[in-house]
Amino acid sequence: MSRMIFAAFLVSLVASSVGAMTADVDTDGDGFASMAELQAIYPDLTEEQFLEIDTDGDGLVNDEEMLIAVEAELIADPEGDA
Ligand SMILES: [Ca+2]
Ligand SMILES: [Ca+2]
Repeated sequence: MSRMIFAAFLVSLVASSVGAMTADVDTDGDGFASMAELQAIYPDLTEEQFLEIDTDGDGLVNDEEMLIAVEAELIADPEGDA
């Protein structure tokens, strides 16, 4: 029983940390990071880099794309390590 609770806790922990990826960037709260929202955090971000991050090409960066971009070190973790 406690093992089940721990597993559920781990799942929610992972889900919330993934969900937080665009949360710091997503100022209009639509759940996606737009080019303008990303540039507010990363002023040096070029359109080319944005297109690299936006792997499905819908013009918006979702949590998964954001996570992949951070892990691939295309962009820094928006939460920072400082
Ligand atoms: Ca947004
Ligand atoms: Ca996308």
